[in-house]
Amino acid sequence: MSDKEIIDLRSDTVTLPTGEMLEAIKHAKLGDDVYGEDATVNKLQEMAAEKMGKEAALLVTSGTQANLTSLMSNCKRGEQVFLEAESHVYWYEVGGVSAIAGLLPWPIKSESGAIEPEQIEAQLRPKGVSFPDPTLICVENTHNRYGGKIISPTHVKAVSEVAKKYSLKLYMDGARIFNAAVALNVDVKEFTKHVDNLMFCLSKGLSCPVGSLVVGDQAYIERARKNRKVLGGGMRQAGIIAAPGIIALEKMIDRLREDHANARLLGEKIAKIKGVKINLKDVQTNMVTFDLDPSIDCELFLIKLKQNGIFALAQAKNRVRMVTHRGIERQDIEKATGAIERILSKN
Ligand code: TLP
Repeated sequence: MSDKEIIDLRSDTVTLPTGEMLEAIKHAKLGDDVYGEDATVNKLQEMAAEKMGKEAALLVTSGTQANLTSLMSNCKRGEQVFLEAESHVYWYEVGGVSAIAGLLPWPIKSESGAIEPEQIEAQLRPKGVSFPDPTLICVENTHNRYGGKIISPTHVKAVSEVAKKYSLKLYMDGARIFNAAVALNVDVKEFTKHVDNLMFCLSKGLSCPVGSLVVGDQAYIERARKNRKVLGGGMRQAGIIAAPGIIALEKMIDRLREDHANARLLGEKIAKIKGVKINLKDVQTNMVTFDLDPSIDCELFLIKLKQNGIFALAQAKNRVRMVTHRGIERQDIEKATGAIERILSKN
């Protein structure tokens, strides 16, 4: 099967750079970024800070490095961090929060990916010699394991009020925050104005090959720069990464609407297939997750899908995740749902 025939719905991380991005890489003005001398990196960082309504930004290699750098820059070792129990930091980042940042993650289970402010208040303990100091609350937006769910600006604001009340900082893993903003048709600052700092990814729906940005106030970004260095993330002519990032911020954000429309179409078509359970209310951005009937072997289902040229991921024992992105068109959705229907009808 040729690459062209494969419909890869595993993640929006599989997107390849556009021709314009590759051209921009070729012509990027470069310098040594560890000395702060890469003009292209500096430009991207200024643009990112401006877009997010914060003072400064820092280009890092990946979303995972962005989260780890951010945790280290917000907290001191031994402190306590509140996060949602299925958050990416807690679930998928190899325990870096404790293994490297030296923090005590305090996971809180939620109904929809959004921890309720009262839940945090209920978990806060009085200051005491036996307790670590709580420092930080993390929110994830959109929430990966909750199928790309949006944590609304109103909710983020409510969490920020608890954070302020108890002198905690609020951080957002905004890997896909532009998906949330585009889906609600609001400026991304509607989310970011409530958090102290955040990260977002270039290498997901925005189609860049590499890179994420850590964003916050000046002093915070200076700490983040040192923490990035200690993690081995001090890059040199990183303008080759920043150049496509500039195009992403200028041209790729509104395009996410297409991915959302395709995800909706995918969800609606899947909802009509026997053997599948899906809640269409949960399809809010570019992810579609659905549960297979317990009689269906999920692993085998994914293998059969793959034989039909459709790649998807298992997110839990019987839960499948599909993500739309640049390169996935309406006809791919038709093909994918056709294959799902054929496979399940033979089950
Ligand atoms: N998520 C990946 C996988 O790790 C699951 C994906 O395909 O969705 N925060 C969030 C909310 C993420 O979804 C991801 C990536 C990251 C951080 C980490 O980004 P990378 O993969 O660049 O380290």
